Amino acid sequence: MQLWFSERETDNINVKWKVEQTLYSKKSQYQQIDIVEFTDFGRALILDGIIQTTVYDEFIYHEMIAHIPLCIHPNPKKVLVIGGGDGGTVREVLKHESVEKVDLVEIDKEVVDAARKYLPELAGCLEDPRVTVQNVDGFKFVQEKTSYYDVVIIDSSDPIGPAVGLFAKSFYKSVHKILKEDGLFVAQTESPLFNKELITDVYTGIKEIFPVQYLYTAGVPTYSIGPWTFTLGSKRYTKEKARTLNKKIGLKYFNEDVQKGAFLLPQYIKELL
Ligand code: SPD
Repeated sequence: MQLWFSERETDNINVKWKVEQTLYSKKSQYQQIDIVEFTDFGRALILDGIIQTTVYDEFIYHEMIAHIPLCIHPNPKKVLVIGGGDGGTVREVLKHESVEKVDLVEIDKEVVDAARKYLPELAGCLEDPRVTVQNVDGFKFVQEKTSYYDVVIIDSSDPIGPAVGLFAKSFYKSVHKILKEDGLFVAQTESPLFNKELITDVYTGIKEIFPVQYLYTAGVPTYSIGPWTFTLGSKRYTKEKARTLNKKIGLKYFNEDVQKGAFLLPQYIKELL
């Protein structure tokens, strides 16, 4: 018997993936969590029917959400990751020698536990002594500290369910407050083809809060059809003085060309900003 997983992109587009086996399936307090093995893309984390990551192409997304902001900051020491319970983003953050402390704030403990067991390539890094995992609401977490982190990375799921608040302007104001006076942050901000209004709203909001703002893209085959966007807000540092990374730290996607090219936007995306 053949098993197929179908992911809804829009009311009129579904994408189908052939499944070898289901490894884990549980309804947590927040969402339905599934870990399956796809025939071509290997193990995948699926939340409420939406694929979050696959072991085959996760490196593209996780390298891009982590290294672009961490290279713009000249000396990132304290980093906060909100969401990202699979651990992929934290794994990339830890590749930066300057980083002394990473707080992972993932609301759903069951996601972290499942990733530790079934996605060790991503979540194995959570045992690193520099990492602290807290299963609390990211929206509330950022309201409780001031001027503390050098870099904040918002590795959320789509703007439905538990992640809705992580796309609100009031949330970005709290992120501004929790960053040091020269801090910066990045958020995953969805598809420029299917989430136009969201990208415009987020970018406009960030522009009102942070003096420096950028949108950059990467093509992540697992996410939707076409490019994926990331929006960055910075209190001081600009991309022109970004550091480059030592090639020996195990990168598969990020390099100096990608670092520069990611900010080059096609016209239809520029018009959203
Ligand atoms: N459409 C799904 C987008 C998910 C983005 N975040 C995934 C988290 C991976 N660490």
